[in-house]
Amino acid sequence: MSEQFYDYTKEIYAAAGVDTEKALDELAKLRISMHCWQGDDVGGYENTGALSGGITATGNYPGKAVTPEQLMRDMDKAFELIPGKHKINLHAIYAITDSRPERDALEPRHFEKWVEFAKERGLGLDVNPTLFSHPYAADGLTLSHPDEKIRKYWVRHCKAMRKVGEYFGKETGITCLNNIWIPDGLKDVPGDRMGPRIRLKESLDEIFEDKYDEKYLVDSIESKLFGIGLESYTVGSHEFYMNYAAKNGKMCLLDNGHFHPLESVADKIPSMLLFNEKIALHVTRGVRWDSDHVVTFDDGIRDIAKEIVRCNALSRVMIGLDYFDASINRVAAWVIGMRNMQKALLYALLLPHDGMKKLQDEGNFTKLLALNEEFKTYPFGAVWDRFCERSGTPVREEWLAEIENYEKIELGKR
Ligand code: RNT
Ligand code: ZN
Repeated sequence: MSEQFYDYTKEIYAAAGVDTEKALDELAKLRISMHCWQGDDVGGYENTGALSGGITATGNYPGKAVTPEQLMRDMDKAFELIPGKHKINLHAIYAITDSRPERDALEPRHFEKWVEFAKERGLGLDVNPTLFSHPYAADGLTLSHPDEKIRKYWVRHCKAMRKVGEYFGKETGITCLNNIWIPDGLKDVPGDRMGPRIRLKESLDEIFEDKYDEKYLVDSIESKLFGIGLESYTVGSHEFYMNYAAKNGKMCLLDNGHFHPLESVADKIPSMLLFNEKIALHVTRGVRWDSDHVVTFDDGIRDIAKEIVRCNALSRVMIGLDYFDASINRVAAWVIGMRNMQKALLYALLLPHDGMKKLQDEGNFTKLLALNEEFKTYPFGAVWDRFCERSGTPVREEWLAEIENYEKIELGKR
């Protein structure tokens, strides 16, 4: 049945000038970075207490992974239900150690277990220094802190994590992305907007003094508009990082939750690609604010995917997910978001972009709008099902039964 459904769909797309086989091949090559922190509400293994830095995970769903072994088991379950081979995005607080070193003393060996895990499964690894949930980040300032002792501590931490990233790249054979995000900001009207930015610039210069082969490690810097309790001023704003990245050959990371809700992150992609070899993304879903809801198959994500594909930039955009919902089954949250990101990319790969560009250039806006709308109800689902089948993963909502079973045999027992 599904064979016939796909064959018929293939013909429908072919008649519109779209090659479904080519789209399937392209999609199979793409690695998305799955964020480890959805598995335990950004907890990590330091046990320093509450999540800080103006971000928050709400909900109390049972079965949270509290040990590395549990988190790894949960990831295995998720990857079973997600087509393709991907990457895991780790934060420094997920180091697996007995000695619990300070963050500025972390070394590659503290991440050995993750490397082993990734290598056994053919996965890549990305890395993030963790500049929150720590006594030195308690006042909301890290790399821009006026106290040199604190600022230097965080500089050392970022340097240490870049070394870990290089190790990830070397061991897995897949380039590691090191992304720096800091919470730095102020709750109320600042007395000085320049000073903290001067210090942040200085810190980044120091961090990036260490040179690594880009085959193993690349760096991105992530901007933000505001955080909870840090509403009035964000040191690492978009303008700050966009300029820093351009001048220093670093990548900008755009998190689509980090802009005004009416601002289109999709629209930024072509401009960024025009002036940068590569960019990185944190794909999330903000509901009214940067709430980090699970990524759904909505207009926002489809528009982002469309721009990547239209710009022929699948190899120039490093895509990672970034959300944390503690109110639903956390493994399902991974599966839903990852599959939706892939769906969005497939949807974009199945649009007749050349034809649409031509219509725009010819000024045929009636046909452009009409086609855009008609393609929304093309039998896209049949191609997606075929992709799942070919990858040996459950088709449509079949994956949910696996999750329900996993809840019985594993999550429910925690
Ligand atoms: C916070 C940023 C940042 C974090 C992760 C945990 O607003 O989006 O990327 O979500 O590093
Ligand atoms: Zn982010």
